[in-house]
Amino acid sequence: MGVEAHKPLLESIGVDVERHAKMMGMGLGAYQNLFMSQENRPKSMEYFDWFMSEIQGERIAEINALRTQKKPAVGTFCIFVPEEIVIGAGGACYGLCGGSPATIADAETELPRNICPLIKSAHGFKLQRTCAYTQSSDFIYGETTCEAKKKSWEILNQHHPVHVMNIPHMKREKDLALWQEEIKEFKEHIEDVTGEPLSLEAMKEGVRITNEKRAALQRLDKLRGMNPEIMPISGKDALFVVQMGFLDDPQRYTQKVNALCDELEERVSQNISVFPKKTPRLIVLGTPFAPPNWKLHHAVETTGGAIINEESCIGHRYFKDNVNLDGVENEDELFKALMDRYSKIDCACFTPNEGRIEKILQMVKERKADGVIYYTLSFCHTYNVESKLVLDAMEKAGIPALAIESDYSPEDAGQIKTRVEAFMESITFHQKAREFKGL
Ligand code: BJ8
Repeated sequence: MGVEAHKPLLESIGVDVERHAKMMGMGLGAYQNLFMSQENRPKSMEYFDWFMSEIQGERIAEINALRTQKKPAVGTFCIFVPEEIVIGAGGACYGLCGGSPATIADAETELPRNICPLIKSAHGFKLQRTCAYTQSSDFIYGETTCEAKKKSWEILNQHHPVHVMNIPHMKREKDLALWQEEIKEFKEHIEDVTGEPLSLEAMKEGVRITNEKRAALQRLDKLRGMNPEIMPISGKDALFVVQMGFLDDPQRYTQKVNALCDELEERVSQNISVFPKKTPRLIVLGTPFAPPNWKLHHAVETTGGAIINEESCIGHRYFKDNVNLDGVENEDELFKALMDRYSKIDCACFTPNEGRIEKILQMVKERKADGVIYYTLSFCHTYNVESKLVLDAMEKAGIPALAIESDYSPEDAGQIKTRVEAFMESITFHQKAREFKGL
């Protein structure tokens, strides 16, 4: 149907339809160029191609149909938001637009230039009214993870309701107790939207639905990256599938990801790989890739490499842990189970951020990766500073690593490609040296 068919709805929620149509045209054009041109794609990607064509159409209609039933619609910019509670209330919890350079100039009329592009892009989408997800949300759930986000909520709140969750920056017992309280408060905020109490059983159902979604993504992650001989899907397609998990209806999405995994299993059994043997296999570490930020994946996979995992919030950090419902019999136990799961997230906003480096070393080993790329969005101080510790650990372990800092502008695409090319050459040299030594 496309966006055109939903024009009256988009107008009714305050979208600047003309500007939005231009932006969607650019986004769909980029998707066609970068994704549809790949060879030997799994057939099950057809669903995700369709979803892209309806990303600001059919899905927006679904979310607004929920709202007419007084179900909550919550927009987020962080994986700390306990989406299980919104889903348990029958609503939709989704990531908001924040990956495009096209809104940044508008954002810079209100925000400083030298903050990360994700925050500026998201803010600009609201000022332009070109993200139908933002326009559909009852409120945006912000968090106190980094300085720039924390302060920008106060300005965004002048344009759209923002509810801020106080995420501690340490994980001591007293910090975790505060965290659990914040989850409880979030539930109460959802009840304010619906005007109804939210039962324990409904929240547990929200957890089960979300656990199944994460389990499907864990399955995709293994199929994509665990077999060094056969890579049945490109990193670019796998990234896109994960990105859409932040927007789609969770149950339908889980079913589609599992159908894709069935096909990938079949491909593995038939030795169908989208990359030739000995293609350098890389893990990307660092900040999230909000769509349409596909620049790095495109550069790597058109330069003879393959990305087999994103150690990122739009990636492994999002789906690696499930919520354990064993023995949960009352609300407090449920909030604790949620806090236990969410506090395992190893975002660089924590100090110390124990466990992240060991996890990365383990991921490289398990997946037999040939190297890592540490990717930081410009002006993201937490990930940028933490890169020193991660890169030192990679050097010590003899893992080839490349650090890239970038924003959303297309201007550095050529420079990134050149650096990736040189990195790939050094990895090939490294591979040959290992073969020579019989390792
Ligand atoms: S849990 S990584 S999604 S905070 S890139 S806005 S940190 S300056 S996105 Fe993040 Fe949650 Fe952490 Fe993940 Fe700030 Fe850095 Fe920008 Fe960032």
